Amino acid sequence: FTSAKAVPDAVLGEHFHSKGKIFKRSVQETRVQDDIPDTQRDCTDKDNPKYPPTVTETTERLSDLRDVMAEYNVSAYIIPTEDWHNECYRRRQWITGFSGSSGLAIVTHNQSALWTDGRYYLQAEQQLDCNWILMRSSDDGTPSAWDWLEDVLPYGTSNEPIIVAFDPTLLSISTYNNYADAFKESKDKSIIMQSIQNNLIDEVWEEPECSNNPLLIMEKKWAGVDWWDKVEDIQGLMKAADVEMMVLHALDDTAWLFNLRGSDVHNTAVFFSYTIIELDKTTLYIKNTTELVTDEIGKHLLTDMKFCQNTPQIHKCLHINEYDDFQNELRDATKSDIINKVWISTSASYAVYGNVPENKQYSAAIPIQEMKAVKNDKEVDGMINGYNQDSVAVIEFLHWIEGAVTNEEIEVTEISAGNKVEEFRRKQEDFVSPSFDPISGFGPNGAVIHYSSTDETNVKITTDDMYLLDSGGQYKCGATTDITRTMHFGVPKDSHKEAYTRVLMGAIDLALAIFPEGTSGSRLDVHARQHLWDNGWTYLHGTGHGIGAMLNVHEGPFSINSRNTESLQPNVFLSDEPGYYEDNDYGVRLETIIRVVKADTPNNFGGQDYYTFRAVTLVPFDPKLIKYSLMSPRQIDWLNRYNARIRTEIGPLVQAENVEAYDWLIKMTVHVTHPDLDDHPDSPANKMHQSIASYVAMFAAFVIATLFITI
Ligand SMILES: *[C@@H]1O[C@H](CO)[C@@H](O)[C@H](O)[C@H]1NC(C)=O
Ligand SMILES: *[C@@H]1O[C@H](CO)[C@@H](O)[C@H](O)[C@H]1NC(C)=O
Ligand SMILES: *[C@@H]1O[C@H](CO)[C@@H](O)[C@H](O)[C@H]1NC(C)=O
Ligand SMILES: [Mn+2]
Repeated sequence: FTSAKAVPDAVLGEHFHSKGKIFKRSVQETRVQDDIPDTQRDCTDKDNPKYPPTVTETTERLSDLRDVMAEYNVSAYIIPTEDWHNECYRRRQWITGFSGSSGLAIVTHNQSALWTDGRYYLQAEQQLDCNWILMRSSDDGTPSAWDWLEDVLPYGTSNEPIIVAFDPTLLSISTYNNYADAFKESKDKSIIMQSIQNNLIDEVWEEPECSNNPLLIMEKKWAGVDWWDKVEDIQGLMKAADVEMMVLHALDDTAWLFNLRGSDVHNTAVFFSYTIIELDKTTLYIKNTTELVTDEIGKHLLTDMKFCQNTPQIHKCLHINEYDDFQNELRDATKSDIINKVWISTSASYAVYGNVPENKQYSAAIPIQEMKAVKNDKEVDGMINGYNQDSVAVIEFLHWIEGAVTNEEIEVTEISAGNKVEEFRRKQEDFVSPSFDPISGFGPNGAVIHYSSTDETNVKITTDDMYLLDSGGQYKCGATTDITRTMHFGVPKDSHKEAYTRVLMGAIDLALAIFPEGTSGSRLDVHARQHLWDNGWTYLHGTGHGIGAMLNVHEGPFSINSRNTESLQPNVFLSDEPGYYEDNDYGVRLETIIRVVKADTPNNFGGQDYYTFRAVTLVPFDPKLIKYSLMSPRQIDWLNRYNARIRTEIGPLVQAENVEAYDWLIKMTVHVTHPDLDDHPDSPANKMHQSIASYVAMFAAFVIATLFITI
């Protein structure tokens, strides 16, 4: 998991919209109890709330917004997490103070509520002031936003309905339908949804500038396929579906299609864009075309128009237009009689749908989502190349921090450690930028799943507690990396080791899973949780997410959680990241990226292929935190094979750069034997086998001797 970045719907949906029945929860009940540590808001005394310095006071902002809402006759205003086209605005963060990547704010005339999932409960308690009700959307009984609105809003009439307003560019059509359908069902309350072009937050705050940065070409040796061949494949799918037009709303769909990358979204290699694919041409909408389309980019995009008259090469016919003209051009183009069906993603905005006549809308997943998740051979090479570079950097960092913290020569803090791991990554040839802001949490901060250390929360890292680092990079060979390791630089408590080992056992069991084709992530999730469940523990986040080839750190449609039903395919890359979090104490998360590969099974029932995983992150786990006696021989065997791969595949790369880090790598990857394994000299089982063997030998000798005597 990653902090402070936009996340695609696939991931947001994880725990987000509780379908639970409405739960009459009073404001009081959602507040935290008396024994609140001073790092969280204390709302027990309404008139005298107590806040840690991490809280943003929002009374004035809310009052300004409510004034504007009154001008528009609006009873409630929806402020969702911005989608990527609006990434730099962060309006929801401004109005609530809550900076997590998943969150939905709703302001009514006298209440304000924020929904977020289990990954963010602690962070929300640390950042929200007492104006805000925290809706814990991973918990049973938490109302959905529409159920809550229905409950708290007064009755309207058919002449003067109660208005729930939203910005049409910020709400996806599927989310809009959830609200609209719910309000339709309770007709007697007369609540309606109304889109308002002007964003109401924009009327009360200082709008930030959204930049647009130069484009980067993803070379064919890493992309594997020319963009026009991808267009041709998609046009083939469009013809098969009897569709004349497809709209790309997601920024990573356009970036992948054109083998281009950007940096308009913080730490994500995408650029502001839309694409319209038709059967005889494709139009790319980007900001500031004259500035962005340099000679080199023009050459890459074949801006030479001659293809547009050439029927056999029509898939190479590309127009480049201004981003700001997209909505109008879409509206005009879809009026045409030759356009009967327009393929649009259900995560596209209400505004995009508004520009396509209803009878022409073909609402379905965009096939690019799957095409880019299943990496081709060149993309696999690029991922492996990037992960090797990343593993070298993280190993150098882990060696460095262990020395720095134990020798106490320099002070290491959560923030300085996060900067240091980026410094090591920058030394790698293909590194471009971090892929998200590091989650660098020491002790209790490690229990905040999407923690982002700030000046107020930053602490020194010492030998006294657990340290968790979740970080990643963008590599121009076509890799987005994401890795978490948890460490202890002193003497861990038994509870730390118990948690670490159970998390590791789950991570290993998932990596070891063998499953037939047609199996989805929802059926594998339990592998990672079983050893935590055995102990009455769990974690409130998914187990694994897809990851891009220098694109998004969270990418659909494949993931490993209790809900995902997409059948896994070879060369899908996923994270394997179980965790355990003891609130206000410590957190453990171990995240390794794994690739789906064909398994070598003795049989293939039904003529099916069987699949398994192969790790692409190659960074040691902390032997000091492992209780080998809890682990099975099969898990230890995996760990030994993993450690051997670190030595042979990453060892030489580290040795070439940093001999001391190499020695550390060797120390961390020593072959281990299970306490109960036969080849363990002290193993009781081994001793018993030895004694049985000697009895057998003695008995045989006796029998043979007796035989000889009798004969
Ligand atoms: C709000 O309602 C009042 C009267 O109910 C009306 O005069 C006014 O035009 C409305 N404002 C907007 C922005 O719809
Ligand atoms: C909000 O206002 C409504 C009237 O519109 C009232 O019934 C309700 O009790 C108020 N809620 C709170 C929490 O003040
Ligand atoms: C295009 O970029 C240039 C230079 O960055 C800037 O001065 C200009 O205002 C931009 N034009 C538009 C339409 O954004
Ligand atoms: Mn992750």
